[in-house]
This record gives sequence, C-alpha cells and structure tokens, in this order.
Amino acid sequence: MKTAEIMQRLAAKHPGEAEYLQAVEEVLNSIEEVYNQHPEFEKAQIIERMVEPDRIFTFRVTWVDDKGQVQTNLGYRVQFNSAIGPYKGGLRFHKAVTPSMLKFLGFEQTFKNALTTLPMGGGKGGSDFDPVGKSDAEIMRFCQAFMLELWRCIGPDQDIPAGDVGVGGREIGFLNGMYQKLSRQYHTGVLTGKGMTLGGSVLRPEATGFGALYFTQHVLHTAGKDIKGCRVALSGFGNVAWGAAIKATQLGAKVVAISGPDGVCEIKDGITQEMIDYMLVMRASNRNKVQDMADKFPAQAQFTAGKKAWSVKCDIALPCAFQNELSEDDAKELVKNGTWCCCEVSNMGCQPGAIHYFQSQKGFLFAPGKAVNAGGVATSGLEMTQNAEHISWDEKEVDERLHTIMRSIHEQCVTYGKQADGTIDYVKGANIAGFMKVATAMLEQGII
Ligand code: 2IT
Repeated sequence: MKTAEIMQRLAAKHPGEAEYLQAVEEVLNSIEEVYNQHPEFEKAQIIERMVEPDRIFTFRVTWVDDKGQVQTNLGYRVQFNSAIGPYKGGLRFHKAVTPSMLKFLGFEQTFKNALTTLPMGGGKGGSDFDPVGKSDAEIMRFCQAFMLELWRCIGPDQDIPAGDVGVGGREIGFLNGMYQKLSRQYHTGVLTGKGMTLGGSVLRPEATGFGALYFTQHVLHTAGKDIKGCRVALSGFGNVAWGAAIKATQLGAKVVAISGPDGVCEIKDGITQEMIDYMLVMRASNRNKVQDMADKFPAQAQFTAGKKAWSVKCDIALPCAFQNELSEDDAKELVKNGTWCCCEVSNMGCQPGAIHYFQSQKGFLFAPGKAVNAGGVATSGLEMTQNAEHISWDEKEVDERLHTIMRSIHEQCVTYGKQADGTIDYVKGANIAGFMKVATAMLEQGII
C-alpha cells in the first residue's frame, strides 16, 4: 500500500471532508511500513475496508424551542468498525458537526478502543444542534427528539453511545429516559456516562481527565521526569478539562491556564478546588464563556480575550477541547516559552504541523489523543461490564482498573513506537498497536 495513492483516491471520493482525510492520513503514515510487511493484509484489502465506515445513519431532528418556534437539526450515527466488538463511542452536540467530523472521530475511536484492551468497536454520532444559550427544557426536548430516531440504531450488544463535546450526564439522562420509553427495554447498558442513579459508573465523569494524567505520568517517568511542580496549561473548561485539572492538581502539578472560545484565564498560583468546582457550574450554564471564571475569582484568574491557553508559560500543554485547536504557530510559541511536553487529551487536538514541530524538537515529549484520552471510553467499557453483571464497583476498583488499562496502553505504545535511539514515538506506537489489533480481527472474520 502507498499512503499517497490511497489518500488521493479517498480525497476524490470524499471531497471536502478535511478532518476525516486528516485523521486517515495520520494513521496511514504511521502504519505503512508495518502494513507492507504483511502481504495477507493487502490480499484482504484491509486498508480499503478499514478507512470506510460500516454504515452511517443520517436523520432529521425537529423540536420546539422555548419561544414555541420549530427548530430543525441534523442527527447522525456513524458505525465505523465492529471487528472487535459492538460499536462504541460518544455523541457530539456542536454547531460545527458534519459527517466529516463524525467520520474522523469514529475512525479514531476504532483504534483508541482497540488500545483499551476491552472488546469494543468504533462509532460516533451527534448533531449540529448548538447547546450554547439553550435552557434545560430545550436541551431535554432536543435530546428526546434526537432519540426518536437514534433508538432504532443502537442497543447494548450493537451500538452503545456515550457523551462527547456538548453531551454530559444531563444529556445522557434525557437520552436514556427516551430510549427506555420507546423501546420498553429497561436494561441499563445502552448508553454510558449515565448518572449514578441510572446505572452509571463511579469515576466515569472524571475518567478521561484522570486517564490522561495517568498516561502523562507514564510518559514523564519513562523520560526520567516527574510531574510534581510542573506548570500545566489546559484548554477548555468542560468535562475533560475538569477531570484533568483535578488529577493534575492531586499529583502536585499547578494548573496555570484554562480557556474557552472567548479567551484564556491565566491562574498564576494554580487552580484551586473551589475553581475546579466552578468549572461544573460554568458547563451547566451553557454560556460557554471562560471569562466567567475570572469574574467569579478576580484575585486568582486573569482573563485575556481572544488568546489561547498556549500563550501562557507552562511545562506541559494539555489540549482538552476540540480538534485542531493547537496550530504549528501555537506549538512554536509553546516551545519558545519553555514547554517540553504536550499530551493531546482532545481528539486530534494538534494540527499536523504542530505535531511535526514538536517531534522535531530534541527531547520534546508528545503523545496523541487516541492513547492519552482512552481512559474515558475504557471506563465506559467498565460501566458496560457493571451493567451487564447488574453490579456496581466502588471507586477503588474502577480507579485500579483504569490505572491498569492506561499502563497497558502506554506499554503498547512503547512496544510499537520504540525508536533506534531509545526514544518513543507515541504517534507511531499508538497507531500501529491499534491497527494491528483491528486488522488481525478483520482477517480472522474473513471477507465480510
Ligand atoms: O472520544 C471519546 O472517546 C469519547 N467521547 C468517549 C466515548 C465513550 O463511549 O465513552
């Protein structure tokens, strides 16, 4: 296989699907060499089959806003790959959602889920519904209308959605209620990220951020460094940034920045527990403004409009918000300011130019989203296990399992990403490890 040829064909077939093509190209660049050592992959056309989703459902979602006006959005579920288990992946509600975005996320999810060690295939879904400025009642009505279509596509052994950007515990609760009403199935295992009263798992809300910090610790230890005392800049202030802020602080690091679409809050002395708790209030308000933190804590947080978290001096940069949120120019600014590590917590948070720049800097530590943020979906997998067994584990049990999984993901990256000079290429490691598992499963299932 030749990456350039495959990309040319895909770009012609899917014009304008920039994020999807970007995600595929990154994986193909990493695996080309390994792939070409396995003629059986080529014979079974593994790559040609793996880059296309199994199927995509597209549906209209119509609902009534608080003013009584009828609103129409588009809803999607991309069932990407089921070779190693039922489709699993989140739902994203964001005004910029397109099929391309959900295809990139579903493709990434397939490899990420393979890395978790759990039997989950890859999927993703969502809508171009914009939660910003919506009331609780509007969110509820939208979720109910969305589920009127989605429920026929999903099931506990078929496809298990969860949250993503714009979808948290509140939304999952509304979605779950409508699913049960429509299907008359009262099992708990069709959505993950549920609240504790609905069969959710302890630590699921924190899991993406916690897992990311456990992974970051492994990256640092392997390079002979310690997170204690490090300054950490986070982007976003949603669920993922919240979990990352808690764990980074617990591990002795200082979170010196959070950000939003409106700008950045610099927190010179490090984020406090009170401020971390306030992130939840900010998320629930649907205002989507990080300035609210500076307004609430004017002595600790300094807001600058229009700036990103990457303008703040830090040791470790953790993108926790959206794809392509860290550009090559941002990467240069970070390195100039002394940053020596970037672990992507958001999916595809760094633009290709940023990754290349980081990797060109001797000693710079970079790890990709599909390894760093896999603790979220892994804990969804643990939620599925608890639901299937009709039991619930305590925090210690879930945290230990999350630790074990993140350690295993790191080991897989080392196995497949170790370079001749002893350093680890985490991008290559994660992509090859995930690919090998999915490709092998596809081979074993025959041509289907
Ligand atoms: O990107 C992700 O891994 C998620 N949004 C979580 C997916 C899940 O099924 O928990």
